Amino acid sequence: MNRSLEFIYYDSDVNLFTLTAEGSSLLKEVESSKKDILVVSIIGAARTGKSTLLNLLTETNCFVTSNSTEPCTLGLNAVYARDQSIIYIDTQGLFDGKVDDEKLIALCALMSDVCIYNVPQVIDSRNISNIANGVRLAVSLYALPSGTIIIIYNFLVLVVTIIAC
Ligand SMILES: Nc1nc2c(ncn2[C@@H]2O[C@H](COP(=O)(O)OP(=O)(O)O)[C@@H](O)[C@H]2O)c(=O)[nH]1
Ligand SMILES: [Mg+2]
Repeated sequence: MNRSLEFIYYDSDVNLFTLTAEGSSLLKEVESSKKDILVVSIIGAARTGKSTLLNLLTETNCFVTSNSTEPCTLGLNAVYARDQSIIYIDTQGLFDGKVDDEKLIALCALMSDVCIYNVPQVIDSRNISNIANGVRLAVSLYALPSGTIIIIYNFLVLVVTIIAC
């Protein structure tokens, strides 16, 4: 295992997160293995050591680290540590206007068993309010009935509920 896989791609032109073919293969593998797995994601501003921390947790160098202001993670990248039965998810940096923070936080909150909010120093009230909108979006989506399709497009959240006949 040399590199994390591109799990969910973020297209900033249309503000859409899309599951990649690699991501889909990983989900199929997990589903067919019928193993209980844990999903651990990490969010936070760029250059706060998110990828470095995940490399430590996975004991690999799969997540690319960089001090550059150009993001090296676009969207969400993943590593499936089969020996630990954990999928680790690295994410694009928040709070620099290059990604829709609210949707990224909501995505991580919904798909993770554990979501690490990485801050360079001590967490403060500004950090909490930064993530509050994303968490609120996640909660509103989570409360939806099953059979509901959620389409997040630009700033609109379109909810379609399929009524079983
Ligand atoms: N001094 C110091 N540098 C760190 C630490 N963690 C990461 N770095 C460095 O900070 C830069 C950004 O780290 P990276 O993991 O790519 O941050 P990310 O953008 O949040 O994923 C890299 O050059 C890392 O080597 C840390 O705990 N202390
Ligand atoms: Mg990174």
